[in-house]
Amino acid sequence: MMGSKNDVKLLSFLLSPVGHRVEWALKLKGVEFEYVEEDIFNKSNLLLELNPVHKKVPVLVHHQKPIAESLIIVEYIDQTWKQHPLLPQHPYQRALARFWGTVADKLVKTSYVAMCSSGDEQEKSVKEAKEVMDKIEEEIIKGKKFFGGDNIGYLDLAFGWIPYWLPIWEEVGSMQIVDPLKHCAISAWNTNFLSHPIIKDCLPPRDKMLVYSHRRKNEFSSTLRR
Ligand SMILES: N[C@@H](CCC(=O)N[C@@H](CS)C(=O)NCC(=O)O)C(=O)O
Ligand SMILES: *[C@@H]1O[C@H](CO)[C@@H](O)[C@H](O)[C@H]1NC(C)=O
Repeated sequence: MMGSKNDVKLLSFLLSPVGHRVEWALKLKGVEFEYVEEDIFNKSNLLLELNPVHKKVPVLVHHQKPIAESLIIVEYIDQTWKQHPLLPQHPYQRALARFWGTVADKLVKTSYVAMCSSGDEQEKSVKEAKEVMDKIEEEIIKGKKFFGGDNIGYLDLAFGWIPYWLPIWEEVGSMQIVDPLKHCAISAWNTNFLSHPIIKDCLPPRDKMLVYSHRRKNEFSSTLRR
């Protein structure tokens, strides 16, 4: 047995919103793990070996076997450690949660592109992201404390970048995607999510996120100018 008692290792990046999905899941379950910080600008051979297809974090290694893609990892964690269930039990509810999980993954990309871009491209991404936010507000969070109901679940982790990362992206991109007046249920959930004891103790420092987001935006616009 190497590392922690459960032989669980997580390769991630401090500022990654999708990496945090996995960290939150492990912490909610109370699973001990070894955390390995990856330099995404100078990837380790270990990462390239463990995730040769995408070469991205997060990667979970359980008993020497790697798993990539944050939401797939969260699902694996949920099936491996039964305490604090994250996905619903009923097949239809599970399918719905997975469906909205794919929406969360698409929306995180659209919002990130909106921060990085400007002009027409930014306008298009902001519009697209807002429309999806309207659907989330109306269809899945209204009247609930968490996406999972009374307890934090899979979709709370999937959308977990909205309360903390998105406001920074909105600031750096000088744009607005969540409108507190229109997206009341999402805004209330933002507060519920960030007040949860496990979540609030597992967030990256805001100052580092600001610096990093500005850097990504600058790199993005210089790529476009080339
Ligand atoms: N869909 C993937 C996204 C993973 C991802 O984009 N990871 C970023 C960090 S936030 C990364 O490793 N970037 C390095 C790169 O793109 O080269 C997941 O949910 O795990
Ligand atoms: C990249 O990482 C390797 C080790 O994985 C290290 O030896 C090297 O100095 C790093 N390069 C930079 C530019 O940080």
